[in-house]
Parts: sequence; C-alpha cells; structure tokens
Amino acid sequence: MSEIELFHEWGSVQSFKVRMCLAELDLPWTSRRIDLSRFDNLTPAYLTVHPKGLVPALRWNGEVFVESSDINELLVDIAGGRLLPSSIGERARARSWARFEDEVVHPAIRPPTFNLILKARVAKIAPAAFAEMISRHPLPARRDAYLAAAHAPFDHAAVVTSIRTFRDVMAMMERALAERHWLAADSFSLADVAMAAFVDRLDRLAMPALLAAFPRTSDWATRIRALKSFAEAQGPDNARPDPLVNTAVVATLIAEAHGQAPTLEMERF
Ligand SMILES: N[C@@H](CCC(=O)N[C@@H](CS)C(=O)NCC(=O)O)C(=O)O
Repeated sequence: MSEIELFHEWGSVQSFKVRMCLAELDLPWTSRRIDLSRFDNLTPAYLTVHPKGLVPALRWNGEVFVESSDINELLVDIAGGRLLPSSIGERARARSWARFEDEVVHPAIRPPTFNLILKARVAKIAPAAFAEMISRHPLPARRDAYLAAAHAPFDHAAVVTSIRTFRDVMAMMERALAERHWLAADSFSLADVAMAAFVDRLDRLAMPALLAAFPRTSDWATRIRALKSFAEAQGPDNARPDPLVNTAVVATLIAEAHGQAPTLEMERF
C-alpha cells in the first residue's frame, strides 16, 4: 500500500471524520497539519494541493483527493470495504448519512464555531492583515462571509438557529436509532464515523446537554465517545469544551433555542 498523507487541521470537523475513518480502518498515515488559525490553507503551496483552500485533502498514490466523504469512501475501498454494511440498502443509508453530515450538519456547525471560538482568534489579528490574508481565499462566498463577520458583533440569531438545527438532527438520529443499533445498520459504519464528528463538535462547543432530550442518541454518543478511534481522531487538540468557549453564553443560547419550532426541511433526508 502506498503512503497516505493527510492535509488536515486538528480543530476541523471534516478533518476529524477522515482521521476517525483512518483509525477505524487501521490505515497508517502521515500528518500534514494545515494551521487554519494562521490561514496556512491560503498559502500558494497549499492552494496547489487543494485549489479551494480547504481541509481535509488526502494524497495517495501521488494523487490528491478532496471532500471528506469522498476521501472516506476511498479509504474504505483501500481497506477492502470495511465500514460499509453488508446489504445494498444499508450501504445506501450509510452514504445518505454521510451526505447529510456534509450538507446539513457541517453548515450548521459553522456559525457557532465561528462565533464561539474563531472570532476570539481573529480578534487578535490586525484588521488590515486579516483582510489581506482572507482576500486570497479562492471561494468568494467564504471570503465575503469572513470579512463581514470577523469584526462584527456576536451573531446571536445565527447561533440560535444552529442550535435548533442540531436539535432537529438529533430528532432524526433518534428515529434511526429506534430501528437499529447504529445509524445505518446494526453494525458500526461510515454513517457513525460521519456523525461522530458532530458529537465531538457538540462537546467542543459546550453543548452536549442538548443530547439529554434524545435518550437513544445520547446512548449512541456515549458508545461513540468510548471508541479508541474517537480519541485518536481528536489527537492533541482534545480539550472539551474548547477553552475559548464561554459556557455561560452557550447555556443562554440553548435556553433561547429551547421550545422554538423546527428549522429543517427534512423531506430529502
Ligand atoms: N465539503 C468539504 C468542506 C471542507 C471545509 O469546509 N473545511 C473547513 C474546515 S472543517 C475549512 O477548510 N475551512 C477553512 C476555510 O473556510 O477557509 C469537505 O467535507 O471536505
């Protein structure tokens, strides 16, 4: 087997998914850390690896692969199909959960992560230096969002909306876990790897209490946290909650989100 090089950041949710997958599959890999707090993802050298300036990216057999879920599928193939359930329907379900994490969960994670953790880091960078660095971002939507949000006040409403989405996500997990032991099947699969990153982010954001209203999901999260691969995926950046998070503010935001109507249009999922 050729060497696997992973370009990743310890604090990145989508990188966590790939590290957990590597650990579950016992695949050896070389770490290439891309320090997002220094915007190493926007250096000319890294943009030759990932033209969108995002992590993770994985080099295998001399070729670079991007998109965390596609990378995990590649790793499963390298490892001979492990982490995909045996039936066709269950495999489709596992992929559906991975896509759900990409399309719904990860976007919902970004506002609380930005407001509760990253804003404090960005505040330490001089506005002109920040604007210069971020102007190199190849994705105009991200560049503009960073520029607009960096020195703006805490976006209370966006974080509350994310918390409501998290609750809707957990309701959906609860329904799945009423049918089977793990999310896609009775065996642990790629679906659980993808959603494990969600658990880790809840813990990092001081939001694990949200799970309490969902007993099956709570039990699933306890099983997930006990896995060796979960600790390996966290790596050295394993303080939970993140020391930058103001837990009193989070408690207020959770109370505010409590009782509000669902946010998700779930028809597709
Ligand atoms: N859909 C992509 C999303 C990748 C992504 O957005 N990664 C974040 C970290 S979790 C990132 O690189 N952020 C840096 C930026 O937005 O400039 C994937 O799943 O790989």
